[in-house]
Amino acid sequence: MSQYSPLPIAPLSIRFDHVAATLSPEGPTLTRRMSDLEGLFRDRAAWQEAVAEGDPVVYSVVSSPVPEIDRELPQSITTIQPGTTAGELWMTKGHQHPNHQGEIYLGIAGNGGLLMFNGTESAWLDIVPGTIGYIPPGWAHRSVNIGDEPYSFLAVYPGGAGHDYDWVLTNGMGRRALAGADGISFVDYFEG
Ligand code: S6P
Ligand code: ZN
Repeated sequence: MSQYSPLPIAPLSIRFDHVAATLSPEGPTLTRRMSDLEGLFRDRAAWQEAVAEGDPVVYSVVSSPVPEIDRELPQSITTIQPGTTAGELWMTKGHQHPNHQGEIYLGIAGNGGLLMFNGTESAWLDIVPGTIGYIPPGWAHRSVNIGDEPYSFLAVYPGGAGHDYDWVLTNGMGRRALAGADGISFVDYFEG
């Protein structure tokens, strides 16, 4: 007899449409508007203005039906819209996995990047379609759209990993990604 209790989900195939950036069958979908990103942009006044002027959708996350529970391997597709707020490129909130489990991302569409921070060092990976970005244990991670089109990537992560968003509010991400004349430029997270 197995030492494990029966899995709560049966084997299944999931259709991954890399053009539409969808998973089918689909699990929960999350939509993050500008108002959901409080305390994350460097320029709070510009953030407030963007909230007041339409509160745009910054990114969405569609998931497969695999549940976020220990030993499962859920997947999700995140799509970040192109845009900037006071020059800061649109991004995900960013989080740390409380128990420091790793994760992988696969670029699907657009041009983006993966900003990581372990509390001391920060790292940046360019992510384009076909790039696998590896997030080692203990590295908080945030995704950034650095292009003019929506940026989408697939994430595969341990179901028990969890999401600690307060860690980023407290510790920052080491750097911020700004739109520069020749592309992206970085500034220290707590600068200004
Ligand atoms: C989960 C994985 C992604 C993010 C998603 C949104 O571990 O890293 O699915 O949840 O990209 O980012 P955030 O920071 O708002 O959860
Ligand atoms: Zn994660």
